[in-house]
Amino acid sequence: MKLRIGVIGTGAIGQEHMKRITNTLSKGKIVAVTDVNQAQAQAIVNALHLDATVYNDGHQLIQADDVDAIIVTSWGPTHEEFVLAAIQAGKPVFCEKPLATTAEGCKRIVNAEIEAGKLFVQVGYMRRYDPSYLALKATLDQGTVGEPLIIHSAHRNPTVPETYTGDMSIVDTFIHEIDIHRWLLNDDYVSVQTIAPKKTSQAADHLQDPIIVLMKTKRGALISGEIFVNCEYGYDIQCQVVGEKGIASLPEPATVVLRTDAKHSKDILVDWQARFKSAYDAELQDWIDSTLKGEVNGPTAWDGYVAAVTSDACLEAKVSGEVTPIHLDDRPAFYDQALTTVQK
Ligand code: NAI
Ligand code: ISE
Repeated sequence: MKLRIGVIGTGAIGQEHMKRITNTLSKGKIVAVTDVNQAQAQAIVNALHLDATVYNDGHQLIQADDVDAIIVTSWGPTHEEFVLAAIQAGKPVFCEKPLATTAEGCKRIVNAEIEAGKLFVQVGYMRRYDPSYLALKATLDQGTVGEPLIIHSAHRNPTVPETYTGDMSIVDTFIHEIDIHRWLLNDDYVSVQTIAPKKTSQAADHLQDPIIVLMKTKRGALISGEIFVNCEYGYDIQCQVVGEKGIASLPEPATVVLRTDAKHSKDILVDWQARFKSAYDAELQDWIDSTLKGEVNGPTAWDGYVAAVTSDACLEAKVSGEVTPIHLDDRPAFYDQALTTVQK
């Protein structure tokens, strides 16, 4: 049996997901697509030789009888409306980050799910499926380096477009660290401060780059996260956990080690598509498999809510320069039913 999937938003990541479902993964089939750019939606349907209907809007697609489950890959501000509509229609939904652009929006989704009495939502925090992060988490969970005290992390992009705003360094980029660090540590955040070093001459006038974000967790660990989106040299994700008994570092992507021209070298990847390819594949395969079983295995709407509350506090801290508290509601017991990748 194949899961019949409708995709809302056929831009960069929407197309990537459609390609992997069609060409790489199993048990999923794209039967419906929509985009405000209808020509683009039709073009990808043609390019992938899909037998899929192109709908005028996301709500029609959600209601379609032959659509079992929805993927939302449209712009962030549209996510909440489509996720709520999918829950109302009783259809499972995979939503790219952010779940909603405000904490209140995420809370409305959490409440809708609780009211429906069933998990419907998985959020696209794919790093939880990345083999390097999974290996790092297993090491931490085994206690090999003892109680984690500090995380040093870096999220570096070679460059960003002119349209990239200052807030995006948090809500678009650092949001991945917000999710992955609490998952790695089985902990939550209590405060945040941001500090700006000297700005790179490569950044647009409106953009402070790089930035350091300092977050404290409930158990007292400190996270020092560098966001540097004009680093020029490559796409580079770093994470080092300092524990009471040792240091655990995120494995580097496997690339060939060269000895040439009197040099010993290794390539660094240049984009997130290549860096997290296997994570995206594993994430969507798990979504398809668990959806067919009527389950949600991956990051939940609750994780989307926590990320939104935390990123709001990061934005506030960025403006004030002060240590800013992070206030989270208690996690509803309802979310205990999501067992595999969700923080227990
Ligand atoms: P994009 O701009 O390339 O594509 C978005 C598409 O959504 C566009 O084709 C646009 O026309 C369409 N769209 C916008 N409003 C719509 C509506 N109401 N109905 C139907 N279609 C609509 O953007 P991109 O890079 O594909 O990002 C999409 C989402 O995925 C964003 O929320 C982004 O943060 C997230 N994302 C997640 C990544 C990850 O690593 N998990 C990586 C890249 C993006
Ligand atoms: C992009 O939107 C993503 O989500 C990527 O995973 C991230 O690494 C990149 O920095 C963002 O711009």
